[in-house]
Amino acid sequence: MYKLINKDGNAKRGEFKTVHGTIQTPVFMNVGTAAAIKGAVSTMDLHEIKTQVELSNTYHLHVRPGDKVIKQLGGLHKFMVWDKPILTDSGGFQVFSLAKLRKIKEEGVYFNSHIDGRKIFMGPEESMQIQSHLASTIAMAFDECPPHPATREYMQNSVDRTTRWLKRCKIEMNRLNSLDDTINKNQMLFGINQGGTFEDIRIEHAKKISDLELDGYALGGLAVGESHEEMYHIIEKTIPYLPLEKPTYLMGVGTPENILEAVERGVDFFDCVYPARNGRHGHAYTNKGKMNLLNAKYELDSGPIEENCGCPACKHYSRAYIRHLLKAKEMLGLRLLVMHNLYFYNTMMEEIRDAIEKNCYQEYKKVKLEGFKEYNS
Ligand code: PRF
Ligand code: ZN
Repeated sequence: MYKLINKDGNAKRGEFKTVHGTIQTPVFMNVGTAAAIKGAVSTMDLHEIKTQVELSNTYHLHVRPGDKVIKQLGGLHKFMVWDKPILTDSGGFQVFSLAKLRKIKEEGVYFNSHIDGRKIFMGPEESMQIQSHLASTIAMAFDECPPHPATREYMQNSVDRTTRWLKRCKIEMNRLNSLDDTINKNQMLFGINQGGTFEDIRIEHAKKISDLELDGYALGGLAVGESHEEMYHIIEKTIPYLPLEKPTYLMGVGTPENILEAVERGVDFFDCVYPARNGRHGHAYTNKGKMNLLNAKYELDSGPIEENCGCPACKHYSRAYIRHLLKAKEMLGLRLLVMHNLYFYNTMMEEIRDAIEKNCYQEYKKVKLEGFKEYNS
């Protein structure tokens, strides 16, 4: 159940109650695609870096180790030792971005596994069954994320099919939640809005899916190659047609700047691989912008990545030491950077929530963006 605590302009400060605890929004979900945060970050570490929600992928876990294996082991929470909320993406997006030789049909998608080339079929029912076996807190509907650019005709056909798939997802989820041996009988379902950069298709679709009374609504098919301005425009035009009393989720976004802009337009949930991926490449996010720890100027720098940062890396270690670890290809260097970056994102979300509550979001955003310019320009 979502409770709107405050609205500052269109920015929403909410609380989302789940069987695995309450999520304070806006929130950044920390990505652990194959039930692990990349960069050797454990679920024990997640508690230390203020993670509220972990995100895993239906497709990856279905291929390896197999959702039935995870079900036999008591579900994903027990498997990865994480008792807070987990959101699972439906597999739709991953099938489209990873799998080879896929064929989209009305019943679902036929494709070859990116691990061993094995033939797999996934449709709305299969995706819901896998997510039910995983027993995540929130399941995502099975959708098609159309490529950018796409023709208007392709987009309309794709969105219409995604709507039909969504209805099938809802029926299947209700059925699964009523079975005796289902681990999480309260599993929630989020619908996904599509339509690319076609404003009218987006709005029409948003209206249709709003009628289905789902637990939350995502904006999919963004950050797939369109400009930031186009993305902000679509968010701004679409969100007013989604229910205010439900959470909204912008899938796969994004940079700190993208998040600040999207929160202003009413987004509650985010997820992105950037903090972990950039950490693995030696980049650290700070309030002064992004820094590259491999840079020679940090060789003798005995200060932390960021002054006053409470993360495990900054509490104990210097820029010089972390730089050395990266240079020496020691795994600890990547691990510390990924933890710092996730802590940076999670802390920014905390500040965002605080600013919305105090009705000073505009001012907060302006100061934050100004700060990023020091290193980024
Ligand atoms: N659909 C799903 N997952 C996603 C996306 C989508 O469109 C995106 C698009 N940025 C990221 N992850 N199911
Ligand atoms: Zn830090």
